[in-house]
Amino acid sequence: MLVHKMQFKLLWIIATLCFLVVATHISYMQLLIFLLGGLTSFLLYSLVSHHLRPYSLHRAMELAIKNNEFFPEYQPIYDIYRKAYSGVEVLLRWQDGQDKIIMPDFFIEEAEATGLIVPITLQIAKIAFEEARTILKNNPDFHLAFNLSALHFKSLHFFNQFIQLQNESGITPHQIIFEITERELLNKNDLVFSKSMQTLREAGFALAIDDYGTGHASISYLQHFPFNYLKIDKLFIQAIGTKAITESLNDAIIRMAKELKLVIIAEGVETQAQFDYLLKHEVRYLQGWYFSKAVSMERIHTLLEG
Ligand code: G
Ligand code: G
Ligand code: MN
Repeated sequence: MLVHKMQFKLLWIIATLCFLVVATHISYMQLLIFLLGGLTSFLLYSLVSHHLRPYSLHRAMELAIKNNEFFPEYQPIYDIYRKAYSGVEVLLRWQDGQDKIIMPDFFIEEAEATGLIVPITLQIAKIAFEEARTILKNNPDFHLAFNLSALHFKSLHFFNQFIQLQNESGITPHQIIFEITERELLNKNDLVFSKSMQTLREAGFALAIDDYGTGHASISYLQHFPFNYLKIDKLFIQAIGTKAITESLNDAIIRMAKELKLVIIAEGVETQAQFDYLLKHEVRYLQGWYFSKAVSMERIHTLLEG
């Protein structure tokens, strides 16, 4: 149907051009020059607009770093064994101007493409360490989870600076989980990743494979890297009770994770039915709007007290 439409359009354009040549007495050569001119302007415009757009977002993010506009929000994680919150995931937000808050979907890709995600992560980690210091001091088992990309592992200074900030805050490595998304599979053959991950584990940090099920990590991949946790993507959790094919995959993912001795965190838990299913399948850690969306540290304090 679409092809038919396009063919029709093309025919119509050719017919119009022929009519133009006949009606206005311009030569085919003049027409060709005219068309080439048009094409060149179009290409130039595309090129310039393509390069300008990311540049301005890039520049805006550089300014935002300078003005300390990035800040963390925290989404609690519930432990079904202890029947209490066991930690929070640190989620990046951008306060642009007075009260407009920009969500990471809008800028994370560009932040990763330009490398700015590294200083941004350090900025929000510093704030998170300050804000969570009391909770972490009073609850040695409480954790903070940070999202990392492959880029953080390639940066020369990231982990040094991160660990320095963490030491200054008196927070122990055992209270920190690094989440690495499955979609950004780290190269198994790249020794830098394997070694860094091993070093982090030896230092006491925990590692989670994030958004599990949206990428294509094989079992051998999961065995190769020293992950402690597997976070099942919300796509699967939200299929619970829907009879969709994705629903049945939950059983398989849970069984596989347990087989590999990975502790499971389910994300995107929204309903009682999902909660009941995960309880029945002994998925220990749950995260989602059923408990709370991402909120300020002040709200986390209230949640912990309540
Ligand atoms: O809450 P939510 O809209 O925050 O997050 C949207 C996406 O952005 C998710 O895929 C999440 O993993 C990612 N994200 C949130 N915070 C961070 C961060 O600090 N660093 C990185 N690399 N990704 C993040
Ligand atoms: O990719 P990552 O898992 O790091 O990001 C978490 C993302 O999931 C954030 O965008 C966050 O706002 C979103 N999120 C967290 N809990 C829920 C939930 O219960 N339902 C839905 N739809 N999204 C959620
Ligand atoms: Mn995450």
